[in-house]
Amino acid sequence: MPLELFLDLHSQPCRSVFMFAKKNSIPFEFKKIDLAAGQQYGEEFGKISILRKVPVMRDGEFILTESIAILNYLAEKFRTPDHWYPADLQKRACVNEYLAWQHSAMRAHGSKVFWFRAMVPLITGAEVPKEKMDSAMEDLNASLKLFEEKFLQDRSFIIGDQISLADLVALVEVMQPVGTGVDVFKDRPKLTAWSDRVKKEMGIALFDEAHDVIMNVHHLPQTFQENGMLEFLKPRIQKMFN
Ligand SMILES: N[C@@H](CCC(=O)N[C@@H](CS)C(=O)NCC(=O)O)C(=O)O
Repeated sequence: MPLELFLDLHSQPCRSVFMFAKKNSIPFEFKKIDLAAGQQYGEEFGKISILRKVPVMRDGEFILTESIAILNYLAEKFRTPDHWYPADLQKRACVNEYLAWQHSAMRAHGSKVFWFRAMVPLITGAEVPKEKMDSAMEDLNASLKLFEEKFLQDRSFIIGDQISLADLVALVEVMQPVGTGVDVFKDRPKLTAWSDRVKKEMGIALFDEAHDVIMNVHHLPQTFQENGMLEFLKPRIQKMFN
């Protein structure tokens, strides 16, 4: 049985797993879980993961959640080129350092801006209050600044001259607010040049394939409406504001 990846490419961690597998010619079956249709809450998906989040990997009887764990598993199992997740102790530690930091910084802040700009108005019918939006943008800008100053510095990629899992995970998160029209690259030549390098390494066609849906989020309202997801998501939005 081929390895299965349960994915929705609206999701940043799904995009990193998808691109990593494709780039490294890892054979897999793409199992689409449509988040906007609420398929993560269905009975079938519940049997695979009670976390009810994507990505999920199934390799035979073995089920793994959490994108970082999945990326590490794929890198080890398929012995992908060393630069992705280097054997060198300190280089690997630097990849891990970024992967640990990003959850509560780049990912949290980019996702919040995405929700505030694309999802909240759709679900509540109202724009996010300006001070909340400004505060979310401030957090995102602070993360982008730290990314450039601490994690990138004057290197081509996070750990030096070659791309690693850290760069891939970073760029998919950076792209989430971009999908809502925020130009995070404006006045950030270092970030822009790094992003171009990562895209080139991944292959522009693969990068565009993975990002097609997030660059066209305007299709989401209809999917949410058709699947009765708008009412369902309202309490979640309330929580976000409390
Ligand atoms: N830490 C997890 C995050 C997974 C996650 O939050 N997935 C989101 C999409 S980006 C999801 O499935 N959300 C569905 C939901 O919360 O209903 C990872 O890196 O895999």
